Amino acid sequence: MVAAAGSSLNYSCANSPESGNSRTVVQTHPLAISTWDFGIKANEVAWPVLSSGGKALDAVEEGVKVIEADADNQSVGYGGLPDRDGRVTLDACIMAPDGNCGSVCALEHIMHPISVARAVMEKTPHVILVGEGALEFALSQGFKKENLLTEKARQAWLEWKKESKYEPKINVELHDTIGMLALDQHGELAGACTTSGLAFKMRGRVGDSPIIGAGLFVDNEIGGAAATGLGEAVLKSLGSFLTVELMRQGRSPQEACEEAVHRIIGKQKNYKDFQVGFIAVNKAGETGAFSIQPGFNYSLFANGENKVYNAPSFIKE
Ligand code: SD4
Repeated sequence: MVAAAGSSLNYSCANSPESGNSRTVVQTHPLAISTWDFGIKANEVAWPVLSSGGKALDAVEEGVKVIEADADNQSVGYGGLPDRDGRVTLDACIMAPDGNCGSVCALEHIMHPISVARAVMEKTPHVILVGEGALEFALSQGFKKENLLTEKARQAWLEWKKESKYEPKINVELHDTIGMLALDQHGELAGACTTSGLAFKMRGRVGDSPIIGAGLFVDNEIGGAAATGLGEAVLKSLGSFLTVELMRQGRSPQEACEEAVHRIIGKQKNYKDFQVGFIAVNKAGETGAFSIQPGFNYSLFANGENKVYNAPSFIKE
């Protein structure tokens, strides 16, 4: 059942972002939920679109674009940390309420890969374009070629090159993708996910973020989910698709996120060495989030309030 706009439902839930063991689970629309605390900026931009009756698809695209253009964010878009050859290569995907989707992988020189992903969805018969082909397509659509490697990111790369040690760390700038889900006033769901991927990755490496079902999945009848963290771990479980399927089977978004994390833990013995977090929303506007390690947070704009919450985690502080 879809709750009326602006309504909320109080009940107990084991994983409280706010207050120990009881939590107010917002059941409302419109809403926007994004990974990490910097998602608050994306939500802020998405909210006027949503509250004025705009589309979830426009809201998520506009929202994540702010993060893509933020030079200070070293894990998404412009200013993102490069691969080990010093190239900034971007991954992004977007999914619409009608089930259509688009994606770009290892795209260079374009400030807004999410908009290129949307163009792939809307203007080609395909779902994914990669590398040179994605760049050629972007240029043909009027996107501008730009240098995305900031001096700060270049210095970080030069520093890394001294040892060239590939060592993903937990919850630091090596793992911060923006995944965003929105439920609009019409009750329609859409999602977007965009990242520069793992810092100093091998050239050609693609993570979970642009892969439909891994970094992002939306089924407008059920709900949506997005992932952040070590892409390889998410890819092995197709985590966002799994989360949505669990909601289809009756799990709440919170339960679904927890079970998706448990699936990774059960299958991947080295889970203590990496982070994965999921966010999810269902068609009724209930939300959930869960991660392996403590330290994952998310931003939720609902009922006119834009707030950051700490996600509960499998491993406690
Ligand atoms: C990837 N999932 O490319 C992305 C990285 C990330 O927070 O930062 N996630 O593996």
